[in-house]
Amino acid sequence: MLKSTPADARAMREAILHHLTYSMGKDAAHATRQDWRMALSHAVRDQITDRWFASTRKSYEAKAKRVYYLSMEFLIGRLLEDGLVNLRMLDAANEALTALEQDPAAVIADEPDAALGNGGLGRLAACFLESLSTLGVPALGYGIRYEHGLFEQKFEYGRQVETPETWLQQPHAWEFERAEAKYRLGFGGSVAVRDGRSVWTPDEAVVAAAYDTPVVGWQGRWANTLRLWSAKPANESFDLDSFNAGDYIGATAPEAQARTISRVLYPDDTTEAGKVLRLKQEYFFTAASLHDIMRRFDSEHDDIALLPKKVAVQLNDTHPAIAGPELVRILHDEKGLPFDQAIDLARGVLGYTNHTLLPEALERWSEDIFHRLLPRHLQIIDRIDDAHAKAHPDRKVTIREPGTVKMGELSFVMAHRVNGVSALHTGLMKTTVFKELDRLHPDRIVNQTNGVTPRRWMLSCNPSLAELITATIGDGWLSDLERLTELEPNISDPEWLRSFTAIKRANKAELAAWMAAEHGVQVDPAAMFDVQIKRLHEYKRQHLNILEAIALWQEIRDNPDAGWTPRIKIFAGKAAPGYFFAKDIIRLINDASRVINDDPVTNKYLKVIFLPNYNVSLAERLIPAADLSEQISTAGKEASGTGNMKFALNGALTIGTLDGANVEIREHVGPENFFLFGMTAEEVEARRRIDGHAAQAIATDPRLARAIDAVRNGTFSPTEPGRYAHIANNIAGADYFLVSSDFTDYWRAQRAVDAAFRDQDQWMRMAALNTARSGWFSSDRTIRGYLRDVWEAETLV
Ligand code: GL9
Repeated sequence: MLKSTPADARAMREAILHHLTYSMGKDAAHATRQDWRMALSHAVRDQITDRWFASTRKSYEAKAKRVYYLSMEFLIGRLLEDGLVNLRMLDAANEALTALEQDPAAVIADEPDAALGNGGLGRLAACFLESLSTLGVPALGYGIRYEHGLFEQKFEYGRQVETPETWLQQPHAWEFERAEAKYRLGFGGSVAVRDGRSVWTPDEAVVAAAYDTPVVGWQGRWANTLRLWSAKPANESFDLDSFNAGDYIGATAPEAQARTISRVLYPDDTTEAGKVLRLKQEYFFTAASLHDIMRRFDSEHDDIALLPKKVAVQLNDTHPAIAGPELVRILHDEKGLPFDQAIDLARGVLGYTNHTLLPEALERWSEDIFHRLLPRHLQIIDRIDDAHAKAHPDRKVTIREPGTVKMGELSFVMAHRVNGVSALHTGLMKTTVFKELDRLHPDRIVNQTNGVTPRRWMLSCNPSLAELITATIGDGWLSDLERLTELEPNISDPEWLRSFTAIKRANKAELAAWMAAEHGVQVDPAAMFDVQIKRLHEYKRQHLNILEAIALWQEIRDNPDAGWTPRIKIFAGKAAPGYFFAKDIIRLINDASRVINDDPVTNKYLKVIFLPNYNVSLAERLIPAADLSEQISTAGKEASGTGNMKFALNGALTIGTLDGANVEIREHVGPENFFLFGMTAEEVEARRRIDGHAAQAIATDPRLARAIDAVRNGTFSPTEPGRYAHIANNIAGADYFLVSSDFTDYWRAQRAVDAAFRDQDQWMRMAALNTARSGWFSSDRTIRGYLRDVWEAETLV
C-alpha cells in the first residue's frame, strides 16, 4: 500500500513506478506512452478513491438528502488532468514524468476524450457534477455508458464525414464495474389487474449494469459518483444449442440485441430513425437509476413519506421524463401506496430543467410506440392527466393528445419545480411553451442561469492566466469566482495589463503553432482570433458569420489599402448527420476558406479556418486563445449558451445578440465591453410577420446582396456553381432565422470590433474587465441556486 500523498514529485514518481509495475505489468524500459498514462491515472485514482470513500461514509452517517442528476449526456472530456488539477498535483506529476523522461503534456493528451454528449446540455451536466463535488453535496449523476460517444468528424473535400467514436477501445482507469448493482428492466408485454392491483408482465428484458466513476471536487475535499448504465442480456447464458449446431452468430444474437441499448449516443434528438431505440434508452437508464435510488432510500429510511425530504431527482431535459410515471408505478403498483399519494411523493422528488424552446426538440412520442414498449406507463400517464384535469377543471392543456404523449407537459406536471437556464429563456418559457401550465402553477417555474466550472475552464485550460490571477488576488477565486472583481483595480496598472496581454498573446502563439503543425495553416498571432465553436445549427447562424466574412473579403479586395484589422476567423463544430442544411454550411465555410485564404490580395487581413472534430479538448485549446467570441444566434433561440461564459471568463470580448445568457453576460461585464447587435426576441417575432423581410433587408444593403450573390453563383464552388444556391435562396427567401435582417447591424458591429482591436491597450483593458466580471457565471453559483430553490438540500463540507 502506498501511504504517501504524491503532492511532491518524489512521491508521485514512486506512485507512478509502482503502478507501472504492479497495475500495468511493465518496466520503464518497455513502457509505452499509454502505459505511462495509465500508471499516472492509477496513481491519481488512488488519491481520489480515499476521498471518495470518505465522502460516501459521511453521506450515510448524516443520512443526508441526496441529489440525483439524471442525464442522457455527460460530456466529461478527459479526466486525468481534471483530477491532477483538482488535487493540486499537476506540478508534481509534471516534474515526476519529466524525471522519468516522459513528456507530461503528451502523456496527459493520450487519454481519450469521453464524448458522451452532444453539446451544451451534456457539458453542463459535467460542470454540475464537478461543482456538486466542490460544494460537498451528496450527489450522484446517472446516465448511459455508451460504447460509442459522439461521432468523430473529418472533412473530405470540405464535406463532413462521420466515423464512429471508440473511446472504450483504449483503456482508462476511471471506472469501476459494480457487479452487485444490476437491475432487470422490462419492455412490452401486457398489464393485468390482480386483486385490484395492476401487474405489468413485460415480454422482453435487459439488465442494467452499473459502472462508477468518481468525480472529485476542488482540492479533493469531496468526491461524488457518476454512475453509468450498460445494457447486458437478461439471460447471460448464451444459446449453446445454436452454437453447437454451428450457428455462431445466432448464438450471440440475444446478447447483441440487449447491448444495442447502450451502443450509441444519438447524435441529436431530431432524427427520425431509431425512435424505438431512443425511447428504450430513456426508459432503460431512468428506470435503472430510480431502482437504485429507491434501494438506497429503503436501506436508510423506513418511512416512505420521507422520500421528498431525502431524495431530489433532477431531470436534465425531457429525456428522463419517464421518471414521473415510473416512480408512480413503483410507489403505487409495487409499494401499494394510493395513486394520489404516489403522485404527490413523486412530484416532491422531481425537478425538471428545460433546455430549449425549439419545437422539434420538445419530445413527443407516438402512442403506438409507447403502448408497445411501456403499456403500464401509458395507463399511468392517462391517470396523471386525469388527476391534473380534476385538480384544474379549467385547464386548457393536456399531457396526452390523440396518438401522442407530450414529454414536456408530462415533466412539468410531475415536477415541483421547472427551471429555465437563463433569465430570458425562463421568461420565454412562461409566455410561450408553458404559458398555460404557468398560469395553473404560477410558482413552479424558476430560473437558474447556467454556469461553468472555473477549475476546468480557467485553472486547467489557461494555467498562465490562473497563475496571474492567483499572484494578484490569492487563490480564493477558485472556490468563490466572484472574487475575480478584486482584479479590477489592477487593470489600470500598465504593468499588470502587460502581463495579462502577454498571456493572451502566448496562448495565441501556442494555438497558432498547433494549427500549423496539425492542420498546416499559418496564422499571425498578432491578428484578431475570432472564434465560433458550437454545434452547427441554423439558429446559431454560422452562415451569418461566413456571409460577413465573404462580404469583408469582397470589400478588402475592392480597397486593399484601407487599413484593415487582420483577422483569423476560426470555426469548429459538428452537424447532426441527418441535418443536410447544416452540413452544407460546413462545406460552404470550407470552400469559402480555400478561396479566401488563397487570395494574395486579402490574406494578410483575413483567413478562415474550420477545425475538424470539435470536442471538449479542442475547446480547452481554443478558448484561452480567443480575442472575439461569436454568440450570434437569432434572439429567442439559444436557451442560454455556456461557451459564451467560458470565453468571457478567459478574456475574450463577445459579439452577440440579446439571446440566452448573453443578456446577463452583457449586464455583468458592462455594455461598453460587449459588442451588441441585432434584433431582440420580440423584434424577431415582429420581423417574421413582415412579408419579404429578407428581400427588404437585401435591397437596402448592397454588401449583403453581393455576398449572397457570391454564394449563389458558385464563386466558392467553381466546378459545381449551383452547389450553394439553396443556401443563398434560403437566406434571401424564407430566412426563418433572419440572417439577412440582422446582417447590416452585424456588419456594423464587426467594424466596431475592428476599430476597437486596433487600440490594443484599450482592447486588453476590456478583455481583462470581461475576466474580472465573469465570476457570477461559475457553476458553483448555479448549483447553489438549485440547492436553494429546487432541491432544498445541503452541503456537507
Ligand atoms: C441546450 C441549449 O441549446 C443551450 O443554449 C444551453 O446552454 C444548454 C445547457 O442548458 O442546453 N439545449 C440543448 O438541447 N442543447 C443545448 O446545448 N443541445 C445540445 O446539447 C446538443
